[in-house]
Amino acid sequence: MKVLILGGTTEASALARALAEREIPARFSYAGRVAAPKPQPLPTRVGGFGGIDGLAAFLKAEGITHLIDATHPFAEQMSRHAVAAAEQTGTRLLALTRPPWALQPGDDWQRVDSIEAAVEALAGPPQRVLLAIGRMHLAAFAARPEHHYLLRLIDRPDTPPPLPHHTLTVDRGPFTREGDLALLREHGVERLVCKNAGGAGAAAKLEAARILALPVVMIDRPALPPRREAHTLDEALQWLGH
Ligand code: 3Y8
Ligand code: NAP
Repeated sequence: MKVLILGGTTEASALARALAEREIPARFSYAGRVAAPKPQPLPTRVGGFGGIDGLAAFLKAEGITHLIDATHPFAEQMSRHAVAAAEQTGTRLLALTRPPWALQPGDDWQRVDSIEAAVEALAGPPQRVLLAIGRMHLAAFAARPEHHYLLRLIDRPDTPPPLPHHTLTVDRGPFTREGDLALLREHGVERLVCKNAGGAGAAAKLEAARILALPVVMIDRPALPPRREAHTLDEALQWLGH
């Protein structure tokens, strides 16, 4: 058995620890999105594979028998490539993912189905908005320059985002309720925009928004092709026969 974990989430890191402890032969893979990704207890590769064929070639060359897609629910292209490459090479595939967040009493969500729809949802008088969606999709919000955006990024960007009124906070999760409450209060945030990532690592801002009774524009996750899914580490270990 030789496992490849497509990582980048809290669950992927927990799985990597579990495989390393059990001395199951495994490799870990990052896309290379951030300057210094968290070190993993497994041999780690960083960077794209070069599309479906690149991933298929990697699976064959490395003799991978089990592919676990533990990427983020919004990493749609990687997940589609994993399904296609596993099919092409006859590699067993499991997606280790987390259920979407569900509305709780006291939540004030406006659900949208895309980043563009989230931009549309911000129509109206200027507000102070926390954009907790990372770096890759910030440019879309230049269509609504009237708001003051609080941006939470992992790395300080080389060039400032194309948003005339913004404050940058550089921080990497997992986040805490106290930390996010303080952040929202300190910056007088009136509204949040976030992705329905699920999991615990990014949920703190929702708890803080609930306490402060702030509205949230919640971006639903993209549809993914059918594949075998697990929501817990134990399910993944059972699937591996451990
Ligand atoms: C490079 C690798 C671990 C994994 C930790 C999780 C939790 C903290 C919360 C907010 C939301 C956001 C963002 C976020 C969280 C965890 C998890 C998660 C959201 C790292 C990491 C990599 C990335 C990539 C990065 C994206 C960005 C998204 C920031 C490591 C820290 C907003 C997603 O600057 C960039 O280019 C950032 C790009 C993709 C989304 C975007 O569009 O900008 N994640 N995040 C992975 C790679 O190279 O393969 O260093 O740990 C991982 C984590 N980020 O092991 O503990 O499990 O989700 N990541 C979102 O949820 O909306 C922050 O600010 O409240
Ligand atoms: P994406 O749009 O689905 O993937 C784009 C391309 O990036 C893929 O086709 C692949 O390139 C490469 N890639 C993505 N994940 C990879 C991985 N783990 N290992 C090797 N190559 C990878 O992906 P994304 O949304 O940019 O996410 C990139 C990474 O950040 C993933 O590890 C994901 O788990 C993590 N992350 C993403 C989000 C988010 O909001 N999207 C949030 C938290 C963490 P090739 O086609 O060249 O193989």
